[in-house]
Amino acid sequence: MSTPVKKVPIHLQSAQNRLLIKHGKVVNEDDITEDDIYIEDGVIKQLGRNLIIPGGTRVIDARGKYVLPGGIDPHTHFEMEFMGAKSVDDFYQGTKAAVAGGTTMIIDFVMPKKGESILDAFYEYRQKGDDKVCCDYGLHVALTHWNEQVRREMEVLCKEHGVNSFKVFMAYNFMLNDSELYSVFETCQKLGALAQVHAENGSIIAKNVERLLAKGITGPEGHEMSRPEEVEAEAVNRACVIAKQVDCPLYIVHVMSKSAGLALKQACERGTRVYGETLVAALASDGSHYRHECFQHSAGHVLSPPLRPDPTTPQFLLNLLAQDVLQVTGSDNCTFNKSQKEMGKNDFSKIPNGVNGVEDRMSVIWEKGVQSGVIDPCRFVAITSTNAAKIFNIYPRKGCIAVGSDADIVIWDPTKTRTISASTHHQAVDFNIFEGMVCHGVPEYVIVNGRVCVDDGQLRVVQGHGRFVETPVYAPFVYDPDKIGDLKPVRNGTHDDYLPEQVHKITIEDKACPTPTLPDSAVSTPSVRGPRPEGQRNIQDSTFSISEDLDVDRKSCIRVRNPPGGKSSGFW
Ligand code: URQ
Ligand code: ZN
Ligand code: ZN
Repeated sequence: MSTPVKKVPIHLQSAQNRLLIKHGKVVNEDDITEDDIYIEDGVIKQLGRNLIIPGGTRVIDARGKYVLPGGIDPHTHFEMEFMGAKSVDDFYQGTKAAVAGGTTMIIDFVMPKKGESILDAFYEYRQKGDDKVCCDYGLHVALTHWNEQVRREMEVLCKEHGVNSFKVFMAYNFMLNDSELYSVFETCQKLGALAQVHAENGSIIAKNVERLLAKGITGPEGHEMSRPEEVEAEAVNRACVIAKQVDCPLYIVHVMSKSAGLALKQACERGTRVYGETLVAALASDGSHYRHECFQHSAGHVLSPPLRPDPTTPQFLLNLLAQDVLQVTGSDNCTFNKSQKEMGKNDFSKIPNGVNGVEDRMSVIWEKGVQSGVIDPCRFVAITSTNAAKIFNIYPRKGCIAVGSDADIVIWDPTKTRTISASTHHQAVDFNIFEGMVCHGVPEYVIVNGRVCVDDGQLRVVQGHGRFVETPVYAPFVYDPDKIGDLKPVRNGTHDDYLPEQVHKITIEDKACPTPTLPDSAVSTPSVRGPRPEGQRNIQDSTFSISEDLDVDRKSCIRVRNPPGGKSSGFW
């Protein structure tokens, strides 16, 4: 079977091919500037002031708003068959919801059945995704078994199909053993791919499940009891030890507990090349929900690893994100309706695992992170977009606002609020774990490949508008940080100044190990990945004021407040 070829109908591209965004505060991971952005044919062509643009161009006034790179959600499971059910958000509904929330690219997981050809499974996912997606998408491939054929097909996927990351499981009935993990990591290293790990000790969980059910603990509270956080931390540590033997860079998906975060931090200190993702669910919810009397509510929160009973976990994980121990936030959107969750009514181990998040990730993280003063808008951009683009090697095509980058842009109003509810969300699922949460930060305009898909708050997606985005192997951020130097994407000028080869040359921070202190206060602790290149702002040096930032008069610099430990220079 050959790879499906994506055709983008001309009429979908021609209608709104010229756009000027004026007067906004353009936020990249390292800077906030007051530039206008000219977009043509889906690409950012000019960035700066007093741009000369063709007549007839549509102008969007972003005065008083932030202009952000579109969110990249690197962890979704749309229409996935899992635990005897199929997740209800498909590639249409899921990407539509993503766009509604300010996410302009998702990376989903091909989930082959145990024993199935991973190449065939990849083709099936391309077929499911290509005609439905409302925004761009990429694919990781999960390895649910291990043999020579899998090894050969991994190579084909990397060389011919734009896949650069493979997920392995240390839990579930398709978990791999240590020797198999070793072989997978070795293969990834040889191919220049990234190994992703679901870190939980599946053998311990199986025994705990048996013991709890025998004791009559059958409700959703048993889910967390069977998978306590040390069981997650042990697996994080083991995965890091194995990856280090073969010098394979590792990405731990869904870090859900303090212990797991610390295990990752310690592995990094020992010299393991490891990156960490946490979930919006972990930042805004906790394990107390498993004891809720309503089954739909408690089962609706079941995912693995589970939410933690320790109520300080969300703040701790947020601090790890602020300190760069963790780099990425995903949703792990994997939604099942009430009737599907009821498959585990009398046995928590049969509740299909997964929660929502693809639509609300950006707003919830803004509320918990930026609105609460723990991170600034630059770090918000890093953890919701840029770092994922770098790790999965699509930067600076994605993950930044620069000349030559795809026009995936969100105009974000931090003064507006919205209340999250299953009754108003755009997802197919009938439950929302963030129900009732009021979030500052509303995407007023969402531009996907140059097309305005949220227009003054109105959602106008087009099914099939998104494209499959290849993720090339040997991501410099992961594989070659030392040789990358200090080249930056083009942040100013016109498309004529733009050198295509610069797309592949990126700024890399020194990946030194974290400091050994525990993260109590993110804002007062310096970046754990070592010094920033000269001229780049350290976001932990100061807190900031949204109201001051959003002064409608254009300023050449942005005022910051004093940091917790003393006075800052005031401007940068
Ligand atoms: O483990 C995952 O990422 C998927 C397959 C299920 N969702 C979840 O419970 N995290
Ligand atoms: Zn997982
Ligand atoms: Zn997942």
